[in-house]
Amino acid sequence: MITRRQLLGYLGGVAAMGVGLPLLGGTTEPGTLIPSLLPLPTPFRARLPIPRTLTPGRHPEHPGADYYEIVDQVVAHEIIPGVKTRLWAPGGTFPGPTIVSRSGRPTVVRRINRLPVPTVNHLHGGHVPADSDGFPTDLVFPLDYEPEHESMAGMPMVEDPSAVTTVGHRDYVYPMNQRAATLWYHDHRMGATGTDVWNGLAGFHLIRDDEEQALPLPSGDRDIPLMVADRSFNRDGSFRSPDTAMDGALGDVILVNGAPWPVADVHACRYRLRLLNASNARRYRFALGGLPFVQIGSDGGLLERPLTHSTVDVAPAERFDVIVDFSGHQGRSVTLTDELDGGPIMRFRVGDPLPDRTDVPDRLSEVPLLRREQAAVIREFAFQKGPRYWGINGELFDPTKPIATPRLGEYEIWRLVTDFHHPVHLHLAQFQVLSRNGKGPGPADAGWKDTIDLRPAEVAEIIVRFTDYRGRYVLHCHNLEHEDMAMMALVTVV
Ligand SMILES: [Cu+2]
Repeated sequence: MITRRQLLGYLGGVAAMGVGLPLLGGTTEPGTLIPSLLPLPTPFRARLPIPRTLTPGRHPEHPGADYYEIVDQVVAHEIIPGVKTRLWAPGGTFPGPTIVSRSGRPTVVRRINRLPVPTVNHLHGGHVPADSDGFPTDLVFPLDYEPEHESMAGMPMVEDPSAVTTVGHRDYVYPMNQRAATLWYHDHRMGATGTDVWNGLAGFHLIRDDEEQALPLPSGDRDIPLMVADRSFNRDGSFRSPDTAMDGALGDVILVNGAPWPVADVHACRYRLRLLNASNARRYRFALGGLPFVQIGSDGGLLERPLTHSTVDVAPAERFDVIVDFSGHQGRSVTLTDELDGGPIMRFRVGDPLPDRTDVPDRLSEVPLLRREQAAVIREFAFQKGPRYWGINGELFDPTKPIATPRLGEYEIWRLVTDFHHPVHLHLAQFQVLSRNGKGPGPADAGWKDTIDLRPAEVAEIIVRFTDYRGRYVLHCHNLEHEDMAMMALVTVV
């Protein structure tokens, strides 16, 4: 079997393949299962970890900003009882520590690389200048990097004269001129994002603002971020490599905040759960034992009005902010399950009620509906498989050749055509879904989105407007194996 690294090597860079590739048919799985080689742990034994929230500091180079330092490092952690897993851990944990920013107040994150490989950090959902977006070739090399040990995966195979690399660390500067939302950070290294994220380079970055804080929503320890990610393990506890699953790596152990099928003790009252699918390729259809999910937010923050779902489909990189009411369930266990796989995700043990002053107002925020007539440009992007790669409009990722050059401030409609499950993610701008297969948006499409869950042989239209920052960004599939096998394109905002 050819691995992604070999493939990128064979291609030796960028090959323009012909457009008009045939559609794949009949595939319903978003990837290939990589089975673990050790006995799987018993579900609901591990406690749900909550990633620690960092306290901001100050830095003289960045006056007025909240400043953070995160050291990306190798640690060994017991995820499966009895064995240790080597992680590439931001700040020493997986998930990495949570950053909480205030809307309107700049945040600077210094990422210090003490890993054996280069890194690139992307703030997913961030509205940030191009030089802090984590462009896939803007590598941060470790101080003692020896490229001969990692030549295929570590170095970009394509010459990119515009890449801005650093050694040791990089300061990512985020203006935070955006509304409250559940963002996350993760690695974005060209050709190796799947491996880097699978090994641990991911964490939450939340933004809060006055509008959201004025709402009577559950907060404090009743506002729980849940990073759901599947992984597979070798006999010695190390992660199996996702590298060989060219259509997407599926693990057989579901981690929530880094723990396998954990359990959380909750009170019999309302909670806010920030659901993030940080899996490389797996899609989930979350269900909660018959309890409804009251969705209050999407990728880009609050919805205008809450939406009630019995299940929610969450593709890689999507976020769903939901309110769950455990009142009336004291003394019971409520299990979060995946209806697509039929397996559990985690369990909530419901304890005593608390006096609950929270509420979910009928009106949460204002989300102005973008209209088709506002768009000046229509573009079409076909996400399709080639013989040995994944491409967009028949092209492999070329960091020097833009697939689109949208003008700052103009509305555009993008038609996204697919052959397979492709969670399509756009950097810089949040968009709205206009249609799917000629009909209206789907139940998971409400609000501002930065990732859309496209199903096989689907055509979706999104409307988007790039504002504030010119420069190099990317459009790509967030199935990380597809992304690494070149299903990504340069979008240069002009
Ligand atoms: Cu894809």
